[in-house]
Amino acid sequence: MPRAIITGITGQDGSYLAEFLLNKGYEVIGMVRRSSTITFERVHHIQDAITIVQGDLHDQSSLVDVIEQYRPEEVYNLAAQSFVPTSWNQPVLTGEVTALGVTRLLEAIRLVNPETRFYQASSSEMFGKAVEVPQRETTPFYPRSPYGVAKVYGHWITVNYRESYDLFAVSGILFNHESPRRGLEFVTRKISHGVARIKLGLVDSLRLGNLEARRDWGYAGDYVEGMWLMLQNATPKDYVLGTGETHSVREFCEVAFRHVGLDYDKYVVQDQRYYRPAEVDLLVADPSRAQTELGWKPKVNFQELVSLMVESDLKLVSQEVR
Ligand code: NAP
Ligand code: G4F
Repeated sequence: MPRAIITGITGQDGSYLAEFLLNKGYEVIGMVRRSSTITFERVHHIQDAITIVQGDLHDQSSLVDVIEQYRPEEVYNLAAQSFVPTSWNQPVLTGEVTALGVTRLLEAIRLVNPETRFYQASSSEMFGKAVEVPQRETTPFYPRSPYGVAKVYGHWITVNYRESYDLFAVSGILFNHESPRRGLEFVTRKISHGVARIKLGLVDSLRLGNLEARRDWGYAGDYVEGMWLMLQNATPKDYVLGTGETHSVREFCEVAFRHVGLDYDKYVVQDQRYYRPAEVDLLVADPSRAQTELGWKPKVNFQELVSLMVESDLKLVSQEVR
């Protein structure tokens, strides 16, 4: 039975990846940081099938211990301070976790077992003020937030450890992927949850920032398969994963409100508080390398994604008010 460690297992992607690997017959070890409250909501349903171990990307020795104790074949580094606006308020913490945390984990692997295959969760935020459209593996980076800058560091240190120490270390440059398990502060979930609350009569408006920003939005469940495929490759190589389609935040609102028979224009209020000091205006992937070489293709399209998120939040919010 192959063994995998997932950092960030309590996050959106960690939970889908854990399910995916369990279905493939893996033993799954989830690394979690200590907190005063339990944050296992997203993995509650599989908690008996996985092993939870404590570790923190701030703490080198905890990472060495985890790798030493479990000696996994594969490590998926999904842990990060992943919310872009927070990275302006907490730039140093973001750098410590999202950038240097990657080096700490790579060091643990290099020192304990360099045969371990390593996946780094890189991001389309690295393209930032994009210098070409669509963005592919060779597109130069131009990050626009401390988060984007930290991810560029994480990306290059992964490439560097591959080239310096011959590690099987790869970076997946993933475009935005969403689901009913997305954190409530990210725009898609904020919209689907807001639509549900408006439809059920709990509130009468939804306050958002820039409606013109465009993203390449896919379904998180599809993307974790791509992570796994990258670690099964014959040679270590980085890949872009995305749908190849781009939509604005405004379009997301239109489709989400229309799904429940409402006109978004009557409810969405633009609020300066949600604008960013520097915006990423347009992201759209060219996922052709992943399609050709890994056989990876997203299955859920934009309309289906919006519908499944709104339906899920309608159910959730109705249960909460009952
Ligand atoms: P998420 O829901 O925010 O999950 C982040 C995870 O990191 C959580 O499990 C969190 O634990 C953990 N974490 C944070 N700080 C930590 C630390 N110091 N030590 C150990 N664990 C820590 O993020 P996601 O959407 O699943 O994304 C997964 C990864 O992919 C992230 O690296 C993100 O930056 C990257 N990414 C995401 C997307 C996307 O569209 N979702 C696109 C490209 C790249 P707690 O539960 O304790 O907070
Ligand atoms: O949903 P978002 O916060 O995601 P963002 O910034 O694109 O980052 C996400 O995707 C990245 C991949 O490209 C990941 F690496 C990262 O970890 C994270 O998962 O914002 C999307 C867009 C932005 O342009 C933002 O300005 O939506 C715009 N937006 C408009 N109103 C809003 C809001 N974003 C948020 N969070 N809240 C708003 O009210």
